[in-house]
Amino acid sequence: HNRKPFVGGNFKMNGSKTMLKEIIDRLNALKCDDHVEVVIAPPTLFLDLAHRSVREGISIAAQNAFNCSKGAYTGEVSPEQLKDLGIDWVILGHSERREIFKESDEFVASKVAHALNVDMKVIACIGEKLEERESEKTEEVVIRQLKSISEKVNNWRNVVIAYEPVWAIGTGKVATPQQAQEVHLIIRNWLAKNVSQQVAQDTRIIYGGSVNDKNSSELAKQPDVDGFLVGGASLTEKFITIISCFV
Ligand code: G2H
Repeated sequence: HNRKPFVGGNFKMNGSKTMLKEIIDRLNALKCDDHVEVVIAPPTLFLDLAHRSVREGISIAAQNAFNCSKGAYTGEVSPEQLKDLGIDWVILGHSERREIFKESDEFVASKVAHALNVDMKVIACIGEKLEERESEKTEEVVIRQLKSISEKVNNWRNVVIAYEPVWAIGTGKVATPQQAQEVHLIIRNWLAKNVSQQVAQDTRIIYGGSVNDKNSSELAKQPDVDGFLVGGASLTEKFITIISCFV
């Protein structure tokens, strides 16, 4: 396969202008573009500053976007507005959006549809909760979320799938490389069977959930782990070590 590794930094609701500058200075100094695609997702209010501060080769993602272009939706931001700012990517369906903000599979899918329709690229997140894993529903849940998203995808080149087991997010409890590989393969096989062999081979499936500088290199060695969506560690210099797994 010729999937280019992909590492995303999801800052969540963290950081300040000063912190953003420190993170971007480190990334701007890193030579990695031939080996890995790097995308950072700062909070909405820093998107423009981030976009203007990164060197060519590093992209910016929003952490969320709404499912229509404009209107009376207080507090929301549209994919069209992000595009207007020059933002290329958006994270959709993150488990924190699904859980805290009660985003359903259908709502996530409608946001994926809208973002792709205006030519944004999407990091689509899926993943099971602890009780779902413990009751052996991992595959069922992950495939349900994937299917709902995939029905809206017109161009798979613009999609990266992030597998983020909810029990591993921000908990310090990382999935073992084997656990990650197992689910990534399930996802890829589903794509092969239900979309196409080509899409299965070309689509990046990245892992997220307590990735750090200690566990990243073993995870990166798994054949179906094409990169990471990094939360907490993306705010620190550890992010550089994680990216360097692919360099
Ligand atoms: C999972 C991940 C980034 P963290 O949400 O999306 O966060 O690495 O802090 O677990």
